Amino acid sequence: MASSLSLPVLFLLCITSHGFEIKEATIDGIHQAFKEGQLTSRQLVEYYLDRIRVLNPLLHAVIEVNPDALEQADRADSERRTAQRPLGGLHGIPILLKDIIATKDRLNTTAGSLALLGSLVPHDAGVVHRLRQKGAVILGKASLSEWCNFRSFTAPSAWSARGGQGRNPYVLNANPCGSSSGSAIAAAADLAAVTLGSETDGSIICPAAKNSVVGIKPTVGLTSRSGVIPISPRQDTIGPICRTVSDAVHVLDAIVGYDPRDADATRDASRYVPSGGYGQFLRVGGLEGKRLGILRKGFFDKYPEGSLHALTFNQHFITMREKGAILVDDLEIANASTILDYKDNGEELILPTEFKQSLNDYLSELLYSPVRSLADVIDFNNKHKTEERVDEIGQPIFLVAENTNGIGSVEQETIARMGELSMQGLEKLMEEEKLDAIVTPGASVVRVLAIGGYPGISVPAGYGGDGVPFGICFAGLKGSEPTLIELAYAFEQATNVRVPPTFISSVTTMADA
Ligand SMILES: *[C@@H]1O[C@H](CO)[C@@H](O)[C@H](O)[C@H]1NC(C)=O
Ligand SMILES: CC(=O)N[C@H]1CO[C@H](CO)[C@@H](O)[C@@H]1O
Repeated sequence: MASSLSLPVLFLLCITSHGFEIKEATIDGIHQAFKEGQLTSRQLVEYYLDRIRVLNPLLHAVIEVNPDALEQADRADSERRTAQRPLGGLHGIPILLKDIIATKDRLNTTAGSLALLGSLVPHDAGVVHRLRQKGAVILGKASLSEWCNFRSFTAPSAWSARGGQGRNPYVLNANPCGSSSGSAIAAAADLAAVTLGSETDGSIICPAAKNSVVGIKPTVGLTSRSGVIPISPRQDTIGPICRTVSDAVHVLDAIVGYDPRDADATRDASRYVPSGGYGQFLRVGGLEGKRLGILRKGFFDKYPEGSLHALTFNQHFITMREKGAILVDDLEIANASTILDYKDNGEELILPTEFKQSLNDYLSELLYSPVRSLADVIDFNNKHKTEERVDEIGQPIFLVAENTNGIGSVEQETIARMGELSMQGLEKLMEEEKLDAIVTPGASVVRVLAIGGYPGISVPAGYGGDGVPFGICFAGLKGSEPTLIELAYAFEQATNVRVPPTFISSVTTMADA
């Protein structure tokens, strides 16, 4: 594959003069290197900017880099030299944000669409406010499936008018999955220390699995959605996508909590935030004594017996047992076929209604914007048919959404039924079987989590015969992040599945030469 590419030959600094290897550095490793004077935040930012320059023309994981990132790094470096007090948990750590997460700086926030280019946001998103408080360096905006894949179901995954076609760094012509594609690709290809994505229905779990990285989809409301281009306030959640469970947990710790601009949801969920934070649950013995529900029908049984996927998952079940977990096998969620169907579960009816309302709210709060409503966005696309590929993929979901008239009695009944499906489904199963979590392959469980507002963590599980990564997902009831983190971390430490994309390392080795 490499021979068909013409990449700029460029020296990539991988090791600082003090001997710290920046490549694939973890937050803990970076903090240690900062402390020992082996690394500066500037060196880190320069390393990622270099990698983005070399690899992004191929991977299309990043839409914009922050023109102020180096200055922020310098400020972090000088604060560290003179600090009298402990610094924030992400101090000097470069983070890439999905392009729906607003930053009030020189970066644009556009959901990958040309329609929002040049719009001015009134505030940093709630999660960005927290990231800055914790000292993070905002490295830039990650690409995504445009409008979080909510414009047309035939739109190519990981494509946006602004970002181009995102690519899977393991197998370039394989689907990287979306909609937080750029965040997952960037984490996988070491284009940033850590990243943030978002999920309405699968958008963290799926790309994390396909790019062999860790994705945490938090309980809805655990992280603020203020200043984030929305689909559904009932389902949207912001979470980390990183190379390790530990990094993802450090980022989660930085972004959770109450936000007056997303008051109801974040107040309600803030009771789930454990005192002392989530880091305490990074326990190697985290599988010990846990009851795990294995969903077979419609989940693991999709992989034929003897297939590489099936063999790999079975090996993982053996490992989980060896590490002390109790596997309750062959479980089913009641009404699973209804819950897993976008139409039958009610999402097809509700999401367009919620999207129109919440997008119009978002657009109306912008200080300046070329578009002020969903209707304006539809017009914009019709006027920019070529760049927005309108003849090819259309904008049918936008058109359906524009025709909705708010939450009426039918919508209320549908939302109530989603609640019943969740109560009779995951809630009942967890209670009856006294489970700590359920375990599912890839992104197969995301609709269960979507309509219930439940959390899940995807951890790398293996690589198919074609080299495309796959993941395993630990999921549970609202607020169960502490348990899910224990499971995910113990599983990751026991299996150590993730390897960096080899193709990328060959490209950068070429570049090193
Ligand atoms: C934001 O978009 C404007 C075009 O409206 C562009 O000039 C500017 O460079 C973009 N910002 C960044 C940081 O790329
Ligand atoms: C909410 C819902 O549709 N629940 C159904 C789940 O399945 C049982 C048994 O098939 C039905 O009785 C419920 O109505």
